[in-house]
Amino acid sequence: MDMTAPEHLLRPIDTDAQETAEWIEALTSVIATAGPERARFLLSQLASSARAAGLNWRDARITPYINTIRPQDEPPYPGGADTIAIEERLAGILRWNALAMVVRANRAYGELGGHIASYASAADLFEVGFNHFFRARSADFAGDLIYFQPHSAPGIYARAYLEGRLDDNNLAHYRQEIAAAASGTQGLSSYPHPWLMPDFWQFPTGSMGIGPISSIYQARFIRYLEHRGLLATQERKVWGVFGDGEMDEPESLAALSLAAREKLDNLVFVINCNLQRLDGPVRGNGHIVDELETLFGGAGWHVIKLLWGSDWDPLFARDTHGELADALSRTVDGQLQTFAANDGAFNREHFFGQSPALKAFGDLLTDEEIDRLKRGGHDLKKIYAAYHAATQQRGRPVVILAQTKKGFGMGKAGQGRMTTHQQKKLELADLIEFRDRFQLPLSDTQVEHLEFYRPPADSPEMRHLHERRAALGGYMPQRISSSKNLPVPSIESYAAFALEADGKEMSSTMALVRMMGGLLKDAHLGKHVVPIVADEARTFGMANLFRQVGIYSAQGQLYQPEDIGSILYYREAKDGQILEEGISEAGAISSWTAAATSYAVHGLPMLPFYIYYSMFGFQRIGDLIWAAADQRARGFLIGATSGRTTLGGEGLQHQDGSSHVVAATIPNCIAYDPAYAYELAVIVDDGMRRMLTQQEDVFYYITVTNENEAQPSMPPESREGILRGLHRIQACDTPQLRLLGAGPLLKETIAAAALLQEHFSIQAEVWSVTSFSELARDGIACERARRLKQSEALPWVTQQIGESNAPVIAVSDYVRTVAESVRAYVPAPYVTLGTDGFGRSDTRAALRDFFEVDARWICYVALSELFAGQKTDAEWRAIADQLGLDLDKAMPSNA
Ligand SMILES: Cc1ncc(C[n+]2csc(CCOP(=O)(O)OP(=O)(O)O)c2C)c(N)n1
Repeated sequence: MDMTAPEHLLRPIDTDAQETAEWIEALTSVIATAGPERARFLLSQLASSARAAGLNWRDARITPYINTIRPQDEPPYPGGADTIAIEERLAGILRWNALAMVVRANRAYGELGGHIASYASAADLFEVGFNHFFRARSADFAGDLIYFQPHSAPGIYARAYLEGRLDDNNLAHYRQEIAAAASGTQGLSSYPHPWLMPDFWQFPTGSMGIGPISSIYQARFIRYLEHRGLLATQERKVWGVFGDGEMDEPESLAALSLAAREKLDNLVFVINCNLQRLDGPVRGNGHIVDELETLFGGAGWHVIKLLWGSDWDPLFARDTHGELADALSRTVDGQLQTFAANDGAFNREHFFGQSPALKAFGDLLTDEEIDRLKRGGHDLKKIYAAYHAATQQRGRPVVILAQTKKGFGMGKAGQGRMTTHQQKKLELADLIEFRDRFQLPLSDTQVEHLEFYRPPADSPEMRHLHERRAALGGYMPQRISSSKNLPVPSIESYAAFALEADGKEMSSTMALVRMMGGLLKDAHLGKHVVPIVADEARTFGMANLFRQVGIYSAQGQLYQPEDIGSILYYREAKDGQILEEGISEAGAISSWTAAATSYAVHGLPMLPFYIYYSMFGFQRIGDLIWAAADQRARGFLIGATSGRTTLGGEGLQHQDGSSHVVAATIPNCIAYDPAYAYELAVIVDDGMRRMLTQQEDVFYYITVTNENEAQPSMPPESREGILRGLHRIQACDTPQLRLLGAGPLLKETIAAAALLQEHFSIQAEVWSVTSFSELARDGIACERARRLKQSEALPWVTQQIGESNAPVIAVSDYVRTVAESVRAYVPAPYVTLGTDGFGRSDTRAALRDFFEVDARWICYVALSELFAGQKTDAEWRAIADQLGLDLDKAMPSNA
């Protein structure tokens, strides 16, 4: 085996060892006599002298591959060695139950999947947290918040089992939620899903990267609530336990600088550096720990490397020439993994055998002792020291880079193996080896049957487990959904202008912002409203809110804004209400989720409105919205500058024709595409009532546009139709056609009806579709209920337009799929028009012609449906000419 280190890992050559020693001696003596503060000062001075001399020197940002905390700085372990022994036994039992859960499920149904190796490596990191640091929500403390690494879920269930919160039956239904429900018990979801286990999990983390970014914005949101005087912080911590592979996700790293900039010392990341991800090593040819140290340190986090266990301490103590530390620094991750997968004899030969100096270290240990040399993340004392230091840190977030072995204790079957991530079946011999490794009191038969093990209630382990959780406020994780109601103001108090618009011109965005301004002023609800933007407030006409409620900034405003003289000046304030997230949709949605779940996470309902370019919502950060839905978020997502032909000029990457397709796929997302300000008002009113009063776990997606238009007043009796998705706005005596227009294209259908009447003497009704997705959901539900003989109710759309057989033409500013979704429930010939294809930069009129959705095209399509087969080609061409349409143009979706 070639153990030669890559060139870049080698230290620069020391050309004058004596001079080096003198400098180091001088520094050591300063530390000893004048203290660390003085030593730091001198180092800073040296660095600036080096800069002044043009040395171009900077700190390498990578410290040696050893623990950050020196043994002499470690605090004593609470309860000492006896407690450590108990907790190690507990960790062994938890590992077993977690393993048994996965293997049992897969013995029964090979397709169920699950993970053993991740929790096996993370168990000790979790246990020190559970036994000493993670504080639950209690009567007088709001609780720490823990973001759990998703594929360690079996271990968290295993703990809840020992705590008596889950029973054998629950564990036997790991990944079998449907079967469990059928047999009257609660199944265990694959990963943390509050939707599926609403009393247990708080945060969905199953999609890599969501946990890290969400936890950062959660820590920030806690500060926001505190600075606005809504919630006392109580030194609460947000802990995130994540995998080193997960750090590859852009979202994992996206908000590191925000965390440091905002001095989030309420945030601790524990990164389980088992050096492996799914397929293989994270950085086989390098060090993921070093890479993360550079990234986090560079962003301003305090980095704690927790690499080696206590049994390495005597070796490092003898390492006066740094040979051991050097060798470890040179050993790349792929090689460290190979060492993890092999026994003491192998490690003696291939690691300690590299040089006579290293061999001398190896000679101090037996093969068995080498085999058992721990990595830092498996040593409770070292973990405790790191967590303790993390909780003491002030002014900066902390990351603990904990080195572990993937599949720790899985022996030849899994520890450090390339394939260990996927391992979910183990042979009996491997199971017995596992039992022996963790000294579990299980017979061979119990092992063979994969029996779950819970020690007797009066055993030291169980007593300790319960005592520690009692001392820390109770069991975790636990989700408590507060049913605190927020009073919803009357619609007239903030939206009278929309209900009685009387032809006044405004865009729906302007209307929304005006309603928000009104809600913000409400004496009771106002302070719970959280306006969120990602650097687009001015685009949406929200600049007046800068002055009205201020922009949140933890530091207040340390400068005099350039526009201080204007009424709407850019006002930042410590108690500012607007979250202005800069150009980060991922950040803004994470803030939105924190606010939208505050009712459960903090017992404090908030009402967030996140307003953004609709194209940069579901398409850009759809997975974060999906996670918010899982988390039972309640709030408003406002897709502004929406509509593929309504956002003129911006072109292909900005013009949204699809967000309503995706919104419709999220079960608890209620999506609307309103045309009028009064429709918007009714939707916002109903949304607030459902979310804040009736405590429904739904959230709203509403598209608004920047097209000014005359706003009619609200017709009587239209509320139900607006909310159910369809209401008639122009009736006629004997309609020959029904035109359905959605959102910004409603005006085109009204104009089309006028054209039909004026030029072709055809009477057409016009309907406003506020939500195709709500109509479709209703249709699906009614159809199913009818088939299953549960109800005879007709879908709303059928009831409303089912009176005649006159053709129905539906138009939306989204792809046809949106209007197509209700076809099955329209009991008449049905034609859909939409904006399939890539957007273009041009005027609204040109775009609507291009996508064939303007009044003339609607008119032409309506006529062709009405008179199908009754006119010659020449007659159709004449009609097209009359309307000014080009029948030979290319299909927009191919153009
Ligand atoms: C967005 C996303 N992509 C891929 C996956 C599939 N996946 C689950 S775990 C995993 C590897 C995780 O490695 P790491 O974070 O190092 O955790 P470990 O199991 O090694 O502790 C992958 C790729 C996922 N869950 N989410």
